[in-house]
Amino acid sequence: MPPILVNGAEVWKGLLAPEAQAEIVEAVREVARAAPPRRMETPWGRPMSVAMTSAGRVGWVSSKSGYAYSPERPEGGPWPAIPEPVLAVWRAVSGWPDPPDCCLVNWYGEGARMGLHVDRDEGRFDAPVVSVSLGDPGLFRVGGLRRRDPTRSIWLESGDVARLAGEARLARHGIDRIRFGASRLLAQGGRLNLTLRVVAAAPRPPKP
Ligand code: MD3
Ligand code: FE
Repeated sequence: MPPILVNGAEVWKGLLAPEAQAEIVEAVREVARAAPPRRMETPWGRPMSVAMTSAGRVGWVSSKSGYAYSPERPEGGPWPAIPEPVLAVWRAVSGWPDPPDCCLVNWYGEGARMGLHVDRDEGRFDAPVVSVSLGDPGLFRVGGLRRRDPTRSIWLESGDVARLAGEARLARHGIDRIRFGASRLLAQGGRLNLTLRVVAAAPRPPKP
């Protein structure tokens, strides 16, 4: 089936069968055991409503000092590896030759949301971002490159996979709300979203 286009974002509805969804949830539970999701603090000092963790070479972290990709977890030590069934989704839809550097894991509980933003901490924007939705539906909103560009919305449901490439890679987007309790996929309820990202290697420190 061809993807649906939402302001340039490609969405494959129901790409993942229930068995594939369950396999990924099981793998993400192991990631969460090794690196528990936390509600991080924004640079403005407020806790985010979404709980986050990462897998991969680097993880995304937020604190009073800003946003960054870091090879170290805030509590110390490396991030767990990106699970194989998640890498399989990347290979199936990304069209990119290299594996992703980060799998950001977002967990939305009741009332959690994510305001409109642009993902620009990766340091390179030629590679696509691939997103996997699991559990409760979330109302995804995508705008354009400018603040005044019109937005379009689509419900992302369990098993949907999205790819943000080309112009859409730098589009404003967010999650307005979730339908908490609509899915029984996750034991704890809520919505899981995985985003697979290619992140620029840290610049080498200059020679003294
Ligand atoms: C469009 N996550 O983690 S996934 C995020 O459902 C994020 O949790 C949302 O936005 C979520 O940053 C949306 C879809 C997505 C991810 C990355 C994008 C859309 C994007 C990057 C550029 C443009
Ligand atoms: Fe984003």
